[in-house]
Amino acid sequence: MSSSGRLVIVSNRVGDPRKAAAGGLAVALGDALAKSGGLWFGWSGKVSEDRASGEVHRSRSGPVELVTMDLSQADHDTYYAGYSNQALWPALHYRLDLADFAAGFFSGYQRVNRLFAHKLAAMLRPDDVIWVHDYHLIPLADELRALGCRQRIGFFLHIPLPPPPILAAIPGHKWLMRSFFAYDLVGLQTRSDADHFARFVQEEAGATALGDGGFEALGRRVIARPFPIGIDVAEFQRLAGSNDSRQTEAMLKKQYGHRQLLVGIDRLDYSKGLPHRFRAFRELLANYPENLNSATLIQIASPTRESVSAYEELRRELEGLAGEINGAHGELDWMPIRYLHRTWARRRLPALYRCARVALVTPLRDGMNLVGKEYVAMQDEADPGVLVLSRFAGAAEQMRQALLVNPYDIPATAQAIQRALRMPLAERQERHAALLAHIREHDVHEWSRTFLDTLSAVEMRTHQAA
Ligand code: GDG
Repeated sequence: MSSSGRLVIVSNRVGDPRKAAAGGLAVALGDALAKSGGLWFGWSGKVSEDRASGEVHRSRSGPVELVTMDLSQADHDTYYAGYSNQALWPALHYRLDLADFAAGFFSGYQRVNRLFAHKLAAMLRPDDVIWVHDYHLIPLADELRALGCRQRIGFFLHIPLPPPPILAAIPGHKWLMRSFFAYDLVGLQTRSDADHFARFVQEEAGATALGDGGFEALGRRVIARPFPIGIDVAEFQRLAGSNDSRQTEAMLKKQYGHRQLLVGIDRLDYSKGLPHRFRAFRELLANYPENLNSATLIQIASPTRESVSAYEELRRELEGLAGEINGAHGELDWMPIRYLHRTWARRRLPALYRCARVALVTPLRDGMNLVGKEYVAMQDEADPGVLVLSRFAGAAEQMRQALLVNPYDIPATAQAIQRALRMPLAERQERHAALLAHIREHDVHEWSRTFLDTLSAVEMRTHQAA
């Protein structure tokens, strides 16, 4: 980071960068924070009725200060489970049919953002650089500005930004989009997300385009550009060398050595297209019988947002499909689908990636999707597997050498899986080498460095006081 200021990260959940389970994003943000002796602020993940006292919890992770707050049950239900995950999450993933715009959700969202802003403002120093993450916290900068904060504030949206007609279907969309203008820099995952932003602010907020992603409206200026997120390739490769990973790899090879393994690793979320994936796999078995008694799909579907009913319905649908496919095609010594509704230890994921001939990353819509990148990072360069990737994942803008599919088109997806399973070595190597070079060059460290350098280079805002 070129600026000398302390870095302050704000996100719904705070990760402890020292913990192995933290994942690449927490590690990368932790690295950036460590350089400036920074602070990470967010929800503790706990629901407590004592929150009325507004108590914050402070701890340290090396040079990084972690500050968290509990939420009351009502705030959790409206801000987190409600507006964030039942209104914004589905709407921004193009699923207006699943969105619930209850008024109580909206007021809870505003209330918690205001509360976070009040708590955070009291801890800020004048030269801090603040980086806010994701859809839970879109109005945070506006709330901070209202308290007189003049620091540089950046925002990164990890999920997609849909085209204007979909955004305009969100009640209060004008307020939401206005909130973006309280930031100095808005980062989006892809070029098309950035195009949607540009079109929306010009069509709905009457913004003027200033060039290079700059927009002016309401007397405020913001820069909005794509910053596609990557993974920590080196960290993942280190993980693969761990004892746990090696043991898991040996077990998988013993168990499945004579079969063709396919892998899917996702949160159990409707955006990930899991029922469509299972149907495509069923079609593969039906249309290409040489895969019977051989092709085995290991699908890890880690539990998420279980208090939201759409997730419960999805779980039932998936269990039904897995049972039906296994019942129709399984043998005494072979089951086509191994469906695990559990969270796997991160240190054991590399083994799964390494043993799989094909990875199925087929979301119906995804901001980026890191699983495809992790899969590529873990392949043996001499004998790499093949990535089947949805064209609706943000990653498809970069990973052109994957087999790109439309996950809604089940027969074509089955055909692509068949092609992946039969792909000659030379073609696999060629595709993999290009993908690996890309994810190495554009890793998560490059992503955070580029974002923070751009934020530091933004002209200081003297015009945007409350
Ligand atoms: C959002 C956006 C964007 C999955 N199951 C287990 C597990 N995972 C890990 C994977 C991967 C991560 O979780 C999932 O990353 P994704 O990118 O697929 O997606 P989201 O969680 O939806 O994240 C997304 C991302 O933000 C970053 O900007 O790419 O588009 O939706 O790292 O490996 N990890 C462990 N056990 C599991 O069972 N340990």
